[in-house]
Amino acid sequence: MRLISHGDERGNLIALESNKNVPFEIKRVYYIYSTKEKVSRGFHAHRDLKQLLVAVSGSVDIYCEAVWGNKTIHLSCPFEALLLEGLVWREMHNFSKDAVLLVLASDYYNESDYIRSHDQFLVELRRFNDTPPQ
Ligand code: T46
Repeated sequence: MRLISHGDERGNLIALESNKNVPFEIKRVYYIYSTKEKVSRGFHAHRDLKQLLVAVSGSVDIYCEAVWGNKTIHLSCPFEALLLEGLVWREMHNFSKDAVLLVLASDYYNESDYIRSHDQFLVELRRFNDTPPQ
């Protein structure tokens, strides 16, 4: 989804607000940076967590797998966000050297919300229905 940027002669500013342009209450913010060359991250799904991902610097490919199939989204602009909700297997690949991936999350960190086995993900996916990421 495209975020509205407030730009003027000084540059740009994007505001992210709970239940406004972010479709959930934001309880946690984290960012991934200085990812080493050729390193991929993720390889899990979440049971309940909703997240909004923005490459505020650089670029990264997000591979998503869900009931609707699979898709790779290239994030490379601070005004493009990827909403991940529902049961979505995600992998992050091809981080650029300068990539900073900002993530807004709907809940606190909770390891029991993670599905880290792809086989278990496929089992849970069979019981699940969802829409593609925007
Ligand atoms: C996701 C993708 C996009 C914390 O202590 N608190 C946190 O909020 C998070 C996210 C992680 N951690 C600890 C847990 C691990 O010891 O930080 C370490 C790295 O976490 P993880 O290996 O899960 O990181 P990624 O990059 O594989 O996945 C992360 C998120 O965990 C995940 O929710 O969707 O980014």
